[in-house]
Formats: sequence, structure tokens, C-alpha cells
Amino acid sequence: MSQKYSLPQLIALLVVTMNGFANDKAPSKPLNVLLIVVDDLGWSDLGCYGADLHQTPHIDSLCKDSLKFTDAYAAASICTPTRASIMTGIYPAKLHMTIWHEAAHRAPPTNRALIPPTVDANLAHHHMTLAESFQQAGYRTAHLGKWHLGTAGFYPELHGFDVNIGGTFWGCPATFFYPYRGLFGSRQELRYVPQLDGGQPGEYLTDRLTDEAIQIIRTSTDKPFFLNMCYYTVHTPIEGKPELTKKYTALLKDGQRHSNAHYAAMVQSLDENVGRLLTELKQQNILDQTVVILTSDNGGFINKFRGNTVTSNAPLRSGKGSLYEGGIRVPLLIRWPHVTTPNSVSHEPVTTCDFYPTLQATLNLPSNTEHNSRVDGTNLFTLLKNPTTSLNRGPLFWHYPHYYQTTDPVSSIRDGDWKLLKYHHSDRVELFNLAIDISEANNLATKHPQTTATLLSKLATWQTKVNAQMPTLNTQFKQER
Ligand SMILES: [Ca+2]
Repeated sequence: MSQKYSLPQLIALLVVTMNGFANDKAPSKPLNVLLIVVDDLGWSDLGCYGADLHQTPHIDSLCKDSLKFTDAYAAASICTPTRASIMTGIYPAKLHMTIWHEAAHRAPPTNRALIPPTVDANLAHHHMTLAESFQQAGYRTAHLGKWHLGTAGFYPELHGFDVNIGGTFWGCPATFFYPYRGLFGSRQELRYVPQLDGGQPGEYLTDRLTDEAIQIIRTSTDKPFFLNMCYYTVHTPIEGKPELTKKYTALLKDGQRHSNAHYAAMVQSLDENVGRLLTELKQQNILDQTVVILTSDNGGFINKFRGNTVTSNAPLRSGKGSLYEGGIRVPLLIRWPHVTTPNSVSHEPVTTCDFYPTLQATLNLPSNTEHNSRVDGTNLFTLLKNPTTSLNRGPLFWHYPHYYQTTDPVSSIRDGDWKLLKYHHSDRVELFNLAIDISEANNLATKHPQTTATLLSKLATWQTKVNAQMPTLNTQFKQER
């Protein structure tokens, strides 16, 4: 029996047939994902981002093989909130997770002009985490290193990870040397890093976490893997290997941007271990089946540790804690096989919130409609394909209603080249044009009142929309004065 088709039916038939041909090819194996989140790595701490003391040949080589972002941002200027943004794709202000875990457990300070809000210390279970998305897609999901997103009931194993090596509620180890335990901080709290027994004296935490990661890569032959490689380095305690510290001590010169040999040693150990991971992927013949992302959870720590300034984010202003660029702008390299172009650069502003929708959509992972309605990140796929593409995403926002060595409570917006900071006490407002003033040295708020008013309005609208928690006036503090 002959059959007649209308034109639309013919087109539909052709499409189905072509898809059928495509499906006849061997099914492509799902890509592995290696997400390397370095702790407190500053924007200019790597050779490929302008470091002048630190030697990072392996990461520089990855950079040559990747898409490098010049304007990538952590969603927050400190650890826990940014890590929460990676796991959920949601702004820390909306999550009500705006300070690091340990501080969220303590009563806010009462000796300052403002009393910061009480915020969540644990990542709630109603979120569909990035790890759960991978897990439901049949991936082997492994978290290594720093977690910092909650107490035992909120550990990686309860947020979608099959494996957790070393992740706890603490933001840093007592020491980077085996057995990775000891008394830490002014409270002399005993800290430890679990799942890392059987080591030898002198063993170094950054090396050991890589050993563990390599074992996971080697044994993940039946499933693709999602490796959440959260190195504890280069956070305090600033402890490099003695031989590397000696090497950098000899390389110190006047006028260098970076001047801490212990820190430089930590950066080199990080670099060596990123090199080891990449070598392993090559040896397993899966480098081109693995998405590699390397970034940091906030800007470099510019305060002192054991008497020495830790790092500098120059030419960016300030560092960890602050909403100036030095506190939030971070290195970001993405090597996505057959998608990114080697040695390419993007100047588009992106944030750690973007990893969630990008990975979920591009790798076709299971998703949750309700969760995704709350996601603030943008799918970067078109940008990964063509780094000169504009995302047309609108402004990025930050909200830090707390104190730190580098800042008072503050919120911020970046809209195109304009960046505005609004301090919560005294209504101090600063406006910068990042295109001509990357160091945020010239406050243009008075010179450009209209832009200032527009950005203030956008910031206020966003704060309302995400129900951002605000600090309150400390009347007791006023009385004392
Ligand atoms: Ca950090």
C-alpha cells in the first residue's frame, strides 16, 4: 500500500531517520568530570595569571590547553558560601549561607557597629546538589578534601557523594603533615582529617589527597566519575614542604608581588599534584573523556600568618573577605574536550554558580525543576564553544553582611564594566569602572550619580528578591561610644 506524506510529515520522518543514523553509532561514553577547587588561591597566584615568585608549570600547561577566564568570580569572598554555590548553583545570599561554617555556629560579635545576621551553617537537604545530579546519572561521585558545608548530618555522603575522603565541617586542617591532626587556633581545638590513615611521617596532605584521587580514577572503570577535588591548600596553616620553602627563600627579591616562601612552596605542591592528576588521566587514556575545571573558592588571603603576609592579589585590591576584586575574582580554567579551544581566553564575567547549570545541562544530568527554578547560575556552554560570546546575563551580585579583617558588612554588584560596593554601616557607596580601573582605586560614585543610583536600585531589588539577610544596628555599641 502506497502512503502519502505531507511536507511537515516528511521533514519529521527525515529528522527521525537522521537521529536513527546518529544513534547507530557507538554510544559516546559520558564524560568524567574533575572539578579542582583550590582553597584561597588568589587571582594572581599562578604563573598563567601573573605570579612572579610562584612556579606553576603544570597548571600553566593546563591553561595553554584550556579556556582561561580573566573575569571569573567566586560567589563569595570566603569559603563555605562559595562551596555551597558550587553544589547548588544558587547565590549564597539566597541560601542564607553567607559566612564560613564555624563562624555561623558562633554568636555574632557584639563589639561592632552592626550585628551580623544569624545564618545557616549547614547545607540543607532539600537542595538537589550537583553530586546528586551526577549520582542519579550513574556516575561514581567522590569528594576529596575540604567540605565545610555542615556537621556530620550534612557530610558529602549525605549530599550525593559515594565516597568522602577528608571532608568535615572544618575549614582547614591543624597541619598539612601526617597524621594531619593537632590542636588548632586560639580555642586549641583538636582537629583531624579522616580517611587518611596508614601514612608515613613527613607525608604531605596535598600529595596524599592526590594519591587517593588517583586510586579513585584507576578503579572507576565501570562508571564515569565526578571527582570533587577540594584541596585544603593553599589555606592556612601556611606550611610548605621544607625543601620547597628553602628553594623559594633563595628566590626572594625586593619588589616582587609575592614574598612568602612557605606559601610559594604550597603553591608549587598544588601545581605538582594537578600535574599528577593530568598525567594519570593521560596514562589512562581518558584525558579527552574528562572535563577538567580548576578554580578557587575566594581571593587570596592577604593578612599575616606566623608574622608573614600570606599573598597579594595585585593588581587587584584587597583579598579574602573583601568584596573588592581581590576578595572575589579567582582563576578559572576549563578544559572541555571537543568544546573549548586550547589557549583561548574569555573576558566574560562568570561565577561559581554557573558550574551547576553548565554541567547539568551539557552532560544531560537528571535535574529537579523546583530546584532549577531557584538556580542563579547561567549555562556557560555557548561561551565554552565561543569565548567571545556575550552571555547577556545581567549583573552579578555579592552579599557579605559580616566582618572580616579586610571588610565591614558590604554588598556589591557588577554590571558590565561597572562595579558598585555598598557598605551597610554609614551607607558608604563606591563605584568603579573595571575596564579602566581593575585596582578599584578611583571611586566614581560622585562623578556618575546616575549610574550609582541605577546600580544601587538594582542591588536593592536583588536583595529583596533573594531575601538577603541584613545586619542590624548595634545600639549597645552606640551607647558605649
Ligand atoms: Ca577559602
